[in-house]
Amino acid sequence: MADTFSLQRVLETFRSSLSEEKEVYIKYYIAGWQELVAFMNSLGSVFSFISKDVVSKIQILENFLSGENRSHYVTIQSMVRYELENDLVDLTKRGSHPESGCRTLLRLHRALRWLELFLERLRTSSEDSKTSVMCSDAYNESLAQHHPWLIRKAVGVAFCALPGRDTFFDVMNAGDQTQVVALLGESLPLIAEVYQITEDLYVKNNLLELP
Ligand code: 1PX
Repeated sequence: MADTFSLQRVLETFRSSLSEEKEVYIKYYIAGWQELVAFMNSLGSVFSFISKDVVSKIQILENFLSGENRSHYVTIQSMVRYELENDLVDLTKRGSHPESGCRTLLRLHRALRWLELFLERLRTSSEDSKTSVMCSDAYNESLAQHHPWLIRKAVGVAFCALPGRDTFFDVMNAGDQTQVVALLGESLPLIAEVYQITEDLYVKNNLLELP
């Protein structure tokens, strides 16, 4: 991973995460998140409580990827199959498997929906649109429904520290605003596809409310 964020690289990692059979490679999925964490870190320390949480979730998944059962953690599909068949998931309340791959990835999956909604707002925004409003609208429509009051308040404070739209476009490192908008138009269907494939898998296995 390079030091500077680039939207292009995020796009490439999410593109690499889809197999020909439309399975999702966990390795690239978390690489995409690592890029996003680097971006968030560049925005300042107000966001560190958010990036710490993402980093710890990436770490849990990386441990599975390099652990003795790694052959079962190649795709999200194989992970779900393996963990369910072997009773490795706490399904209704937290118990002996508080950090299963399935529940950990679910948290990132919900956040991916936030990302999709936010980037779509950014793509279609006008010059006077506020990033804080776009971010919090996207948040209220997605992740906020899964967060307790205290976290929602802390997130609200962090949103106020977001840089403006122009800076946002700059740090994406993908050329001028027209080019960024074009790249967003290219990235969003990919992110949406990865999201939808995961969502369908979780619905089919009744995993959307894992504690
Ligand atoms: C191209 C520009 C895009 C900007 C990239 C920014 C990436 C943002 C990544 C946010 C990922 C948040 C993951 C949250 C996972 C989560 O829901 N965790 C909670 C539940 O976990 P648990 O293990 O307890 O069940 C946990 O409680 C969360 C704590 C921290 C708060 C997370 C707030 C997420 C707000 C999302 C908006 C981020 C705004 C960044 C601005 C660029």
